[in-house]
Amino acid sequence: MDLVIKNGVIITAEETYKADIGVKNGKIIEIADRIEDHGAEVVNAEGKYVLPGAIDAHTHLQMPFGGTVSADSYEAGTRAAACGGTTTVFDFALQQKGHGIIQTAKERDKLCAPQACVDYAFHVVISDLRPEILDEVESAVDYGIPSFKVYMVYKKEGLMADDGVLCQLLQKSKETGALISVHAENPDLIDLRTETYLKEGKTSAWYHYMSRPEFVEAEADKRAIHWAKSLNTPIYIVHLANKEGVEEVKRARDMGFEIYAETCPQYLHFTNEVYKREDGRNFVCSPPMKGEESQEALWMGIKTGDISTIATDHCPFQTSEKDWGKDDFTKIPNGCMGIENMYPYMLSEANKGRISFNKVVEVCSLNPAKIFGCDELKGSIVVGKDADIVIYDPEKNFTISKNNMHSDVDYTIWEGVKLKGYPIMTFSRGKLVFEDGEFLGQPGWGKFIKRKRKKLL
Ligand code: DUC
Ligand code: ZN
Ligand code: ZN
Repeated sequence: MDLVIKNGVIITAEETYKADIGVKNGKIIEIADRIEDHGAEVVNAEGKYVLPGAIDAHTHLQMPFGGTVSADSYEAGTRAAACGGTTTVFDFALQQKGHGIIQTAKERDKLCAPQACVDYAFHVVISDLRPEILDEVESAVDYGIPSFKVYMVYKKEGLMADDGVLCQLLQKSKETGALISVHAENPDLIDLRTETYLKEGKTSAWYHYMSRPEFVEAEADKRAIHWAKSLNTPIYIVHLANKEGVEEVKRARDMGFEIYAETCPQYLHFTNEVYKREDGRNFVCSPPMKGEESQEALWMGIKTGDISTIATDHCPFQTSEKDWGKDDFTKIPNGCMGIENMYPYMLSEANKGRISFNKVVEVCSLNPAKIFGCDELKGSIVVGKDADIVIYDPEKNFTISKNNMHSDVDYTIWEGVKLKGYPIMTFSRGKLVFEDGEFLGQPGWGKFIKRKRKKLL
């Protein structure tokens, strides 16, 4: 035995109970009422909760976007993840024109592998679908990459997949066991509304929201779900942020379709009111934060199980880059931060009584592991799985500030948000990578996780 975590309250998606945990060679090898340490390192977790590390299934690290590159490198992003109790990160690898799927993942891996402080995987964004790419989906699944994303937006940027592309990929996913994710918003409406506001001289961050309000997102959610239902294939909607979309997901799931929805902490905490603030441009991301009714629907969707996962869409830009859009919202690079805040924020909401701790573990760890095919290793505290473990102090109060975050970004949208309870230790495969506010890990420690999806519904 290398490590024994004693006297803590273990919380998984299904259970809450007191037990000791024994770890050897990075794996959980024993869970029992009492484990003798026999000289192993001992962590006394009396009065603390012991949770599986979170999985952030949606990040954009050092991604070329919006005329620059997102501000957190793989090192900074995964360091911040570790300090927020996230032990696995799924990053998006953008296919360049003419490139293959596995080639795309391997190129990103060259950048990521020497920097990663926690384990990681890639979803490949398909932006150039050709017959060879469709044929390559099966090999990519065999290679351990069974998840792909398409953008239903970003037409002018050359990233958009039209309905034909989406449907071909959905059909292929059915044959291969892959899962297709979609960023769902209506591009034509966004372009039209944006042009109109600019002509009228309406250029503040508020008009970022107004150019893509609730109904613009809802239409694309409904269209994506319509195709998935019609072809009888699974689909995963990333960063769902509007009420009508939640309702459509629920309808489809109630009919027995394998439809998954993800939402993000920023949509659960902030509303579109942030775009009226002086620093409103810092909150500009797509889809934008919505009104209160949508926020309530998202919380309800989590409670009912219609929203399956929480992830961050972590894609931060520095203040100076956000400032490009001071006088024109279309020049603001889209994206917000959250990689270090997801688990602490959700756990704090549980600690304040909004949802159960088990539910937080389900949506932040177990469900992403199952849906994206790494639940043999991740997502719970069970003998045989990786010792990705967070020790959480429910009594520790924490106020989020740029100064106590660990990323490379020079501000945080979460500044001043007060949390009840906070992670005090994070273990990645048994290695202590975070303790009491300090990062203790090392770049290059994180491993690429090969995945295999199973049909769940
Ligand atoms: N939306 C963002 O806000 N940033 C990155 C990509 C995206 O779709
Ligand atoms: Zn997106
Ligand atoms: Zn994203």
